[in-house]
Amino acid sequence: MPEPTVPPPTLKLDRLPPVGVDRAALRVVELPLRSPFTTSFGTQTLRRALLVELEGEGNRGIGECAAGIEPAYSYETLGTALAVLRDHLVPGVVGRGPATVSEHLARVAWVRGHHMARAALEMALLDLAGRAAGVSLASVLGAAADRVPAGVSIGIQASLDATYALIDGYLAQGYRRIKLKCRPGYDIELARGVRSRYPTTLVMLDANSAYRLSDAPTLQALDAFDLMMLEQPLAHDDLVDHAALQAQLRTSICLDESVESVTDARAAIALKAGRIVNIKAGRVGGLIPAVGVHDVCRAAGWPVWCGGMLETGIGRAANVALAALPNFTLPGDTSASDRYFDQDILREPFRLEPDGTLRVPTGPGLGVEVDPDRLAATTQHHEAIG
Ligand code: OSB
Ligand code: MG
Repeated sequence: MPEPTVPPPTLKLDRLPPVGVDRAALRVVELPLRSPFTTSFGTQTLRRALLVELEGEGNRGIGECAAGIEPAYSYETLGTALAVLRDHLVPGVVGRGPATVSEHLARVAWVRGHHMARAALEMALLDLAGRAAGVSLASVLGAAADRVPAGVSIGIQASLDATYALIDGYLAQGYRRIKLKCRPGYDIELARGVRSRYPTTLVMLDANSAYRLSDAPTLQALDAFDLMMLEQPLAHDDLVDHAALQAQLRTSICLDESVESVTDARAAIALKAGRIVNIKAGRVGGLIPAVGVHDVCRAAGWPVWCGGMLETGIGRAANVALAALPNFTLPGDTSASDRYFDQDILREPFRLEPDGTLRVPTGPGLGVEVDPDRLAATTQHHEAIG
């Protein structure tokens, strides 16, 4: 039997030169969301984001931490990430001499967990080194596309009519896929109503772990509605039950919270705990491990797509670069800036192109420029480190 062909790894870190980190700071910005975002675990009305700022050899790098305010989606919070970055991660790379991104990260590899904190530092290092070299993050990660198809994630609404009104608006703008947050009691009628009103739209549900395996009969009823997938129905740490559920469903399960590493992705594939992975760099500890998850899924024939954490334009730039990799074959939660905020913190917000895509930045590093006035106006906290 011929060996299955495994595509080559996509990452091209050797394009980045060694760079020293001379100074660092942590910043907290706060941007009101245009509308409240409700999931099975709560309602968010604003995006408070922790930013890591690095300076070295005349260049700057910036990274956004995915962590939220409360430990609901993940155990990490903005507060835990601030503490771990300030006390352990950032001091490991500042003033330690020129090093490649891999060498900088090796110096803090002893820190266990805290993936979102680590990923924020990694993003800032990749931005810094990319700017020093004049190469885009997308090219370093192994991007294969210059535009990525955009979907939109819609929170739980007070009524089906309110949901339809939002869907009508997003489809009119050109979004290519609709993701609806669901929870027990807000699921079957939602799927039935949306499917009958939008017979050909790509529609999926995201439960954020709100169900148990004993809910399988309810979830089987969703099979009638031709959903693209059902995201994270069961507990964040329960691949075994996801496998048991997938065996009883025609609808594909997509894992989000359950995949925190390449190891988790390999376990999910081995167990058949789903068929698709939502990749968020923050959740898996950075863009480099995210490419690793992409690569193992690609070898296994599992498509992936890029998730989101309501990021400002900074984190969005990294998401869009990642989403340009070849196995990101499904539209992601990579929506335009104006889906979240009246005003982003970039000079040029991310816009939805008429064909329902976002453009992948081509400039050095993240390829986006922060607007200094917006940064100052949204800053709640700023501290120098080291
Ligand atoms: O489960 O994908 C999720 C936002 C915050 C926390 C978890 C999730 C989400 C989203 C929003 O679905 C995706 C986006 O950034 O548009
Ligand atoms: Mg999700």
